[in-house]
Amino acid sequence: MGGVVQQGCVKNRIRSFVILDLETTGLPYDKPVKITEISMVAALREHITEYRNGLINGVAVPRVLSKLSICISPRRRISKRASDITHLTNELLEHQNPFDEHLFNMLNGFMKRVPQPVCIIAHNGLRFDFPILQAELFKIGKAFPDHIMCADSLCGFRNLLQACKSTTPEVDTSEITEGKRGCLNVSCPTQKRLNLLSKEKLQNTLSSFKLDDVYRFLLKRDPVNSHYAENDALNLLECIVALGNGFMEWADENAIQFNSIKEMG
Ligand code: DCM
Ligand code: MG
Ligand code: MG
Repeated sequence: MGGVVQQGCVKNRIRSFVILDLETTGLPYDKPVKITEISMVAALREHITEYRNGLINGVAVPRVLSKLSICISPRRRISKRASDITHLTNELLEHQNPFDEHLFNMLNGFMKRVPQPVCIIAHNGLRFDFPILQAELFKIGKAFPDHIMCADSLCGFRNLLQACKSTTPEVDTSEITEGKRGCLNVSCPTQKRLNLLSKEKLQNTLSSFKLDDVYRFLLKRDPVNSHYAENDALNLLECIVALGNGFMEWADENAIQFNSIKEMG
C-alpha cells in the first residue's frame, strides 16, 4: 500500500504519524538527560487530510487516535527548572518504574499496531527527543526495528513557514496587502500555498519555531498545559493538521531511519 511512484522515483508514503514528546530531568547540558514522561499519539495520514479538509473554524485533531502516555522514574535528580515547568518531581515519580524492557515492548507494540510505514515526529526531535530516547534504549540493550522512520517537525515547520517568520519576511511586492505588517506586511506565499491565508491569520506573527510559538501562529490561541508530554504531542498534532498535506509531504521527503540517530551522551 505504502509504495507509490511519484515523479519517477519510488517513494514510501508515511501512513501513520506517531507524534512523540518527552519530559526529562533537564536539558542536554545536565547530562545524562533521563526521561520522566513519554507520550506517543498515533494518527493516520488520511485522517489528518480528511480532518483538515472538513474544517470550518479552528483546528483540532482527528477523532481516531491511539495514545500511549507513561510516567517514568528517572533514577536521577530532576532539575528545578524541569520540575517547575513539568510539575514532575522525583518524589511524585518515586513509585513509577524506570525505562525498562517492558516499556520498550509497549512502545514497540504500540508502533506495530498502526498501519505501516510509521514515522515518529517530534518537535526539535533531532537535537533532543530522538537522541534521548535512543540513549534510554541503548542503555537497556534494545532498538526499534529498522523500518521505523523519524522526522523533526521544527525542521519541517521552518521549511514550510520560513517565509512567514516576522524577522525574515519574504517580501514579494506584488503580494503586499494593505495595513499588514511583518509576515504581516506581505501575504506570505507559503501561507497562501497551504491555504492558511486569511485576514485573521495575517494578523498573527510567527516569532520563533518553538512549538508554542508555531502553535499560536497557526491556531491563533495559546497552547494549554504545555510541558505535559501528552498535551505537547496533541498540540504538535494540531499544528500538523493545520499544515495538512504540506507537512506530510515534507515528512515523506525528509524522514530518516530512527536507527540512524545516535544516542545522546
Ligand atoms: N526543559 C528544561 N528547561 C526548559 C525547557 C525544557 O529543562 N526551559 C526540559 C524539561 C522538559 C523537557 O526539556 O521536560 C522537554 O521539554 P518540552 O516540555 O518543551 O517538551
Ligand atoms: Mg518536547
Ligand atoms: Mg513536552
